[in-house]
Amino acid sequence: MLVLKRLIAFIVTSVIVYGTGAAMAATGQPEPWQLGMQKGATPVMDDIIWFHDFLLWVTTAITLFILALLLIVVVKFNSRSNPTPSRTTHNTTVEVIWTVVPVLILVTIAVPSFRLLFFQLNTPKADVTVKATGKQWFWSYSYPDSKFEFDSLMVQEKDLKPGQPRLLAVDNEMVVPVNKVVHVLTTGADVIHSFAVPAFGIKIDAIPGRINETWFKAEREGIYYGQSELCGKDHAFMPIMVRVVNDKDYTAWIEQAKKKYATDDSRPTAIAAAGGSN
Ligand SMILES: [Cu+2]
Repeated sequence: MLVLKRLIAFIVTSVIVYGTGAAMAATGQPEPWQLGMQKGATPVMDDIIWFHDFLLWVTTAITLFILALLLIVVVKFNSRSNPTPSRTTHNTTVEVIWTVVPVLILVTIAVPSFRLLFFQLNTPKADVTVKATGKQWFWSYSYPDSKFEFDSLMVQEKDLKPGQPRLLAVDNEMVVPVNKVVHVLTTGADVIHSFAVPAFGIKIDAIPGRINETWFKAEREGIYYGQSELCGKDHAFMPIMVRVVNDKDYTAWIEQAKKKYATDDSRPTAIAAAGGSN
């Protein structure tokens, strides 16, 4: 009875935690006790979440089916209840079924999977282009249409202001307009970095000597965070912060950014200060 009570208590807490977790996950950053993925802010991420949930149902059904078969074998065909086993080796109907059904399942999975892949990889006509260059250990964002570039360094723990998340907040965030296609070009200035924003459903390597591309269309204003892949000494400390604003605020930001970053010759110093090697 106690076990049952504990089990019920566990399920109830899980549901509550999951519910609030999902609600909190709308903030564009990971939350304590969060289960599942961050809430999507782009059509691509909505599709990724849908596909993930769909696969979960498929795999759950398959697992339960196999479990049921195993239980039947264990209960009905053990040596005590079935002392003289059948010597059957072939059954055409069963063999056709266990070949055709998995093929059908794979096709059912392949169709939405390829559709999602094409959706992710086909960049629509871009409204805004941002180039993100991964450096040791920060990002530089350049807006080629407006001809400016700036560095984005993580806010150190001692400098955090109220409301700024630890290990995620940066000094100069990337700013993009809402409901516009943002074309992201990535490259690395030294080692391979990775540009990822979970709420946008994007994650792409930034490789020295190469330009990779991805895109997103954020449908809600807000602040979204991501992190570089943990592939070297300080990749954990070069977070990505994207502020999605309305058109008016975006134009205003572009105007002031053009002035603010017009004479940005601080980069070599920043590299020296960030220092280190992979
Ligand atoms: Cu990195």
